[in-house]
Amino acid sequence: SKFSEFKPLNEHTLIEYIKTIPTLSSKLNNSFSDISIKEIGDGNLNLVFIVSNSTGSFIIKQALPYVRLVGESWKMTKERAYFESLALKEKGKLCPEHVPEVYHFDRVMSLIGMRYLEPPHIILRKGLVAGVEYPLLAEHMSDFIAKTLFFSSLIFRSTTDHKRDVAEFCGNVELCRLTEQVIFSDPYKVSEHNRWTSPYLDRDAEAIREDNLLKLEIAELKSKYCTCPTLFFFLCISFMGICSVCKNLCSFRFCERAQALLHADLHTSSVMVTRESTQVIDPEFAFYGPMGFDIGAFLGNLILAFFSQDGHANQANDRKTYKEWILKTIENTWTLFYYKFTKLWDEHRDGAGEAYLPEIYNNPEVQLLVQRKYMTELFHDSLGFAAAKMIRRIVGVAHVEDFESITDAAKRATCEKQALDFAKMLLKERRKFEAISEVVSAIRQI
Ligand code: ADP
Ligand code: SR1
Ligand code: MG
Ligand code: MG
Repeated sequence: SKFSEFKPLNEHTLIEYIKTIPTLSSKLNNSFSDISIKEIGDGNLNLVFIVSNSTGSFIIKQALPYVRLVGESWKMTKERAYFESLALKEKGKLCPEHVPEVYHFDRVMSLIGMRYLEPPHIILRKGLVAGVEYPLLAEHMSDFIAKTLFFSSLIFRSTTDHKRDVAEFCGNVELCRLTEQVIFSDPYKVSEHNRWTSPYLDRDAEAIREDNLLKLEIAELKSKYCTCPTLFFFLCISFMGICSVCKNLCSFRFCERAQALLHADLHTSSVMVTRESTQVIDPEFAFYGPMGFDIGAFLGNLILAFFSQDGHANQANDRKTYKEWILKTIENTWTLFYYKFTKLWDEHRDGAGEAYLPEIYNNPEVQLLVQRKYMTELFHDSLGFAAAKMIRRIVGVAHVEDFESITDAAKRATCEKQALDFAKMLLKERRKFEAISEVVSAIRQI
């Protein structure tokens, strides 16, 4: 057939493609005379088309063999579409209220057909730039994060199920490597991809490359992020338990770090919202990794939104009330997540989960102790990853609309510098924070 090997689609060839796929064409009632197709991809990597006619609609997302933001010179596997479809389906099972349904997946064409999140759904980041409040955001996101992380973790699952899925998602190694580069490496070295608001932040970018303490902290987080690929896992077992990649006792650390199935790119452009609905899209970076990476992505991007608000303030709206709403949302997201995650843990204490066996954690005192220890470490991981994600958006390759839409460069740099100073402090001092309210107080003090 015409589509037996990969080709990037356009508005015309996509119609031909849809005609060959009954699940998709039936969504349009097999009527193509009034079909409308529009490419609307505004993300960093992929093509996204809205397909609709008078009877139905859907989204087609196609991966390209390169990073769209940079161009064809930066090659990137289009197999990411496979992991995105797998993660959408898995997370859709765990939390159907907040994940769009997948209608179709084609591995050869690296293409996903899914529910079109119709207007008034917009990308959350755009809502944050416009100063719109979403009263259910913390409730919904804490729900999504708690359910998807808990039910894919060893606290809930058997070692056999967990290892099988960890191994499957190890295949997404190229996307993991991209994250390692753009979040944990490039901002801390000279890289052709880095950029910042110059000349205002020249000294700040340089200071990051000279900050030994910061380098120590980012190394620790990078090590938590870098789950060894299965291949190395088996290799390291044969090398007496010492991993040839990270030089650590992998049979222990491998489990520890592959905590749960992460979305792994959970910033505010991966969430679409209305006042009533919250939908998580774009999990192409999905893999089994440290839970704090997802929580930190969301919190870090809300903190970026907070620090960008002064750049959007004007005579009609000083954004003060809005900044308070963002702070409340940061606080509520963590508090509700904590409550929901530990509640799930309590409810499933005697289930198949192999991390904390009931025969060992067999009294309320020890149960509380392990839970508190786990949640404290998760809190500090989340703060660390939040900080890392803030830093990369200011001095790394991919920036965010929160700041980019502030056209006055001096004003933009002032906002970015506040965010950067806060992120550097958070990365270094994260273990000193005992509660999310303390983090919010520290944001206020900048
Ligand atoms: P990328 O991986 O390139 O970042 P995204 O999955 O984030 O691609 O999609 C890019 C854009 O396409 C989003 O910002 C959003 O505007 C739109 N989009 C993606 N998925 C949907 C969907 N299911 N419904 C409506 N719009 C969508
Ligand atoms: C080249 S870096 C592109 C970035 O866009 C994606 O959404 C991820 O955040 C990635 O780091
Ligand atoms: Mg995206
Ligand atoms: Mg993406």
